[in-house]
Formats: sequence, structure tokens, C-alpha cells
Amino acid sequence: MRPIDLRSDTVTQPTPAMRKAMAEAEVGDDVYGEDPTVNRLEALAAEMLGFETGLFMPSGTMTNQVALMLHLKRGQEVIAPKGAHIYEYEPGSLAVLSGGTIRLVEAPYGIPDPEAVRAAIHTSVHQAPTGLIALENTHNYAGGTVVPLEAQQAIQRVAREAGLPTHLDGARLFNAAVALQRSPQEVARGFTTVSICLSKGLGAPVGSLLLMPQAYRAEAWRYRKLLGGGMRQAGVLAAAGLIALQEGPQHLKRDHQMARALAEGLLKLHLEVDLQAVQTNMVYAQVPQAPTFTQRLRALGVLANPMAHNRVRFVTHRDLHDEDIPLALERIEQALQIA
Ligand code: TLP
Repeated sequence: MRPIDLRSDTVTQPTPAMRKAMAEAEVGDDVYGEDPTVNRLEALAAEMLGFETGLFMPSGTMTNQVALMLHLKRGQEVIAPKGAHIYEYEPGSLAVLSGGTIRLVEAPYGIPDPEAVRAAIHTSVHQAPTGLIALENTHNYAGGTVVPLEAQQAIQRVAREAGLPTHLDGARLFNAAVALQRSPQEVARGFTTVSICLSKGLGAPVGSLLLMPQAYRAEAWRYRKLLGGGMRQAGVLAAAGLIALQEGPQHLKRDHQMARALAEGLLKLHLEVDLQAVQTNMVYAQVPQAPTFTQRLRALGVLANPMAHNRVRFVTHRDLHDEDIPLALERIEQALQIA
């Protein structure tokens, strides 16, 4: 039985074209800035997203953490939407690497109220001073939900008025762009720094980029080295990344349609799903004892992640076959019958 892997879009395998490009990549030592393929990838990403420069790193966690290191002084606070990846899934990295703290604001569907963000800004000597305002688009924990551009702009305005920089965790920025029918550049616009991932729905095996003003690059480079992220002949990875950036986004619409079909099927099985949150390639269902349920599902050939004790996440991606969603729904129905 072929398992249907809905744990994440990170499970996507490099395509044959990516593997060929990797094998043939022109490479150099990237720690000397001499890898032509990495340099091309960084230039293309910067151009596509409207930034002066981009820096290639092994993971989205590292690009986010380097951004936090750039923006925060020790003891400063970042304001972020509840459920933010930088808080939930980057294991204490903020505290260890930047010596910072975090203030989470309520964010239904990943969208904080700009006035709540304004109210969360600290200036008093009794409180950790705010150093950064962060957003996530799409917002993973809220359901892969899209933050509308007007909401981003309203929060950017609050930051500007307070003299604060902004960072966007755009691990799935291209999903947001597809859902909004706007260009990736429009989604990235107005942030001081943006991180994007090539290794999720876009299909590259490894790789993320931090987009930023040129003035930040030398320090970002130093932090990447400090974290052990100087990767030498990284062109073999960047070669796959170039294909992901150029050809990956066109597959995302199908991913989103599959998620919709899955969500509607789960509702028919009487699982609790907030259809309004199903906007891109994720579906969260409320299930009691989620870890036990996902174990049962695994035995039936469907892999999914329990994201809380009562919440299961299903993620669609380009490696799924057309028949996989109906097949997964059949297997989920069986798992529910055993329960
Ligand atoms: N998220 C992973 C898990 O860590 C939850 C996933 O399967 O979704 N920002 C966002 C919004 C992310 O969802 C992720 C990955 C990252 C950053 C980190 O990327 P990597 O895994 O490359 O460090």
C-alpha cells in the first residue's frame, strides 16, 4: 500500500529536472561568495520579491532567526501573531540566539488587529522594549490562512509610526500570492525583511532565502556563518532552488484545490473543519486524541500530523496523485469507524 503523505508540503521530492540541474550545477565556494548558481538564485529571488538582496540559507528557521538577530537587541521584544512559527516551532531559538522575548497578539485567521499591535508596543522602562513587528503569510497555525495585503499595510503603518522594522515569515508567501491572485512582489512589499522557503510547496529539497536591504547583508552573512550556515558548494542546492522559484508557483493552485476537496470530504465524514480557514494547501480538523487518531491513520496508509492534542493537520502538495484525496478520505473514514 502506497502511503499518502499529508504531513507537510516539506515532504515533496526533487523533480527529475531538479536532480538533473543539481548534477550539472556550476559551483564554487559560497563562503567566499563564489558560487555562481547561489549568486544567480539570490539575484532572482531579490528581483522577484522586489528587494535589494537575498541570502541563501539551509532552512526557514535559519532565515527567520537571522532576521530576528538583525532586528533585535538582547532583551527586546518581537510582536507576532498568536501561533507564529517563530514562537511555536522554532524551539526557543529566539531566546537562545537573539536573547529576545515575544509578545503574541490575538490573530484570527492569522490577522492581528493593527490597533492591538499598536497597543502591544512597549516604550516604558518597566517593560521589554519592542524591537520588531512580525507577520506570517500564509499563517501556518491558523490553517494556512492568507493575510490580506490591506491588513499587512495597516500593520506596516503602525510599525512605521513607531519607528519599528517589520519581518514577514513568508515560508509560504507564494501560496498567499496564488490565493490572493497578486504577485509575490506585492505580498512582500513594505516589509523590512522577508523570508521565503523553496523546500515546501515549491518542491526544492532544501533551501530558504532572507530578502533584505543591501545595508543588512554583511551582518546577515556574519550571522549565517555564526550559525554554521555557510554551505560551500551550495550551488547543487541552489540549482534545484532556481527551478523551484521559476516553476514551483504554477503548481500551487492545484494544491489549494486538493485541500478544498479534502476539507469538503472531511465535513461529509462529520469531522469538524472550519472551511473559512481552508484558503491554501492546509486543512485542520478537530479530532479528540489527535495523536492516537494519526497513529491509526498511519496504519491505514495516511500520514498526517497532530498539531495539538485535539487538532490534526493535513497538507496538500505537488507529489500527490489525482486519486490521493478520494483515497485518503476513504482511509480516514475507515479510521473513524474503528474509533
Ligand atoms: N514548518 C513546518 C513545521 O515546523 C511545522 C511545517 O511542516 O509546516 N515558517 C513557517 C510558517 C513554517 O511553516 C516553517 C516550517 C518554517 C518557517 C521553517 O522552515 P524550515 O522547516 O525550513 O526550518
